[in-house]
Amino acid sequence: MSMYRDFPEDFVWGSATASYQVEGAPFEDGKGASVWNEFEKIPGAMRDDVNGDIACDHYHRYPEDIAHMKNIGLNGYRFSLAWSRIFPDGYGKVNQKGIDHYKRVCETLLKNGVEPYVTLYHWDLPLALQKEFGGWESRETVKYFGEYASKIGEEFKGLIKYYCTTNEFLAASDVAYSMGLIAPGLKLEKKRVNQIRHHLLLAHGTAVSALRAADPGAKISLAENSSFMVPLIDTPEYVDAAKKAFREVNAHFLTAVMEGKYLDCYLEKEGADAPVFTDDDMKIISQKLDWLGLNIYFGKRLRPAPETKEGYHIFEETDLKRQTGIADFYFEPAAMYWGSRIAYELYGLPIYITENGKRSETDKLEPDGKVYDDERIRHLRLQLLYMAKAVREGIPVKGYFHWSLMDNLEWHHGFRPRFGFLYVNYSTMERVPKLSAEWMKEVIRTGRIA
Ligand code: IFM
Repeated sequence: MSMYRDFPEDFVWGSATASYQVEGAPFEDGKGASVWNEFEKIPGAMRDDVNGDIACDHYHRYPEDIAHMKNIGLNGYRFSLAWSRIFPDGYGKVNQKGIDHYKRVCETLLKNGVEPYVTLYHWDLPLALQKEFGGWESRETVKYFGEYASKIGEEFKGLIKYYCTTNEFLAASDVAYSMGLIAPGLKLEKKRVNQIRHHLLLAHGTAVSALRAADPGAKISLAENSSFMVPLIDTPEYVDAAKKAFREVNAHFLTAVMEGKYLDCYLEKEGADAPVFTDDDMKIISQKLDWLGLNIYFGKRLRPAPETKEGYHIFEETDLKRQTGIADFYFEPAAMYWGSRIAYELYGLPIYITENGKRSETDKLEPDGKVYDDERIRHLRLQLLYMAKAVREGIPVKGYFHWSLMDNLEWHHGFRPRFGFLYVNYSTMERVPKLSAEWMKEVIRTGRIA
C-alpha cells in the first residue's frame, strides 16, 4: 500500500464543544447564572422545553470524555469556559472552584496528549451582566470581558496555549439580540444590534490585549463562521470576485478584525444605523492574531458579474437535498478549500478549522449496540478531501476540530439534532462511539482519507 499521506504527522486533529452545550452543573461549585438559565425557562424558547441542567454531564464526566478522545487519536480539544464559573457575577468576586475545575480539565487533557484550545466566550454571558448593563449593549461588559481574559491568562499560563476569544459573532449579536432565538432572546432594533456587533468586536480586541499582557506566550485567535465564497471556476477573475465578496459580505465582523476598518459598503448600507466607533476602537479590534479559526459548514457559490455594482453574483441555494439540516447551512465541501485559501491569501495567518460537522436527527442506537452514521462519514470524507487539497497546495491549514466530540444541547433546537462522534444516551449518559469515530480514528492513524 502506498505510504502517501494526505495530512502531515503534526496535523492537529481535534473535536469541539461549548460549556453550556455539554457541561450541565449550572450552579455547582459556586457557578453564577448565565443568560441561558433564564432563557430556558421561557415556555417554547427551547424545542421540547429542555434545559441545560444536565446536558451531557461533561462537568463530571470529562475524564471519561477525554479517554474517548485519546482512543480516537484526537490530539486537540476545543472547549469553552463558562465565564460565570470564574466570575459568578461577570466581574468582581472570583470563584476559585471554577478555576480549579478547568485546571483539572486542562491537566487531564495534557496528560492524555490532548492540547487544549480554549474559547473564552461561546454565548453564555453571565446573567448579572445582562441585568445590570444590558449585556453586550454596554461597554461595561466589554471591559469586564477584558478582566476575565486577563484572569484566565494569568491563571492558566503553562496549561492553555491556544485561545479563541469568541465564537461566531453573528449568533452572539444578531441571533441573540435581534432574532431573539438564543439567550437573552431579545428583538432589538437594528441600530442597537449594530452597536452590539461592534462591542463584541471590541471585546475580542480587549481580550487579545489582556491575554497578551498576562501570558506573552499565548497563541490567540477567534473562531468565526464567516460567509465563505466558492468561485465556480479557478481563474483570476473568479477568485478576485470571490475575495471581494468575502471581504464585503463579512465587513461587519472578520474584515473589521483583520483590516481595522469598516468598509464603506457596510457603513453606507447601514446608514443611520451604523455603529458608533472611534479610531482607537478599531486599533483595539484589529490587533495582529497568531492564527485564524474558521468554522466552516457552508459556502456560497459565486461568479464575477461586471454588470453589477458589486462586481460579483452569489447564487441562491435552491436544492434542499443539499442542506446540512441547519437552516442556511448548505453543504458545500469545496468551502473547506476555498474558505481556507481565500482567508489565507487575504490575511496570511495559519488556519485552523475550528468547527465543521454534520447534524443528524436520525442517528440511533441499533440492537447490536452500534450507531451507523454513514451520512456523517459521507459528509466528512468530502469535506476532508477538500481540506487535504488545501494542505497539498501549501495553504497552511494546521488543524481540524470536528463539531462535535459528542451529541449535545444544540441551543434552542434542543437535544434532537446530533453532531457527535460519540452518541450520547441521554437517559443513561452512556457515550457510544459512532461509526464516524472509527472512521476518524483510521484517518488520524494513517494521515489519509479513506
Ligand atoms: O452547536 C453549534 C456551535 O455552538 C456553534 N457552531 C455551530 C454548531 C452547530 O450548529
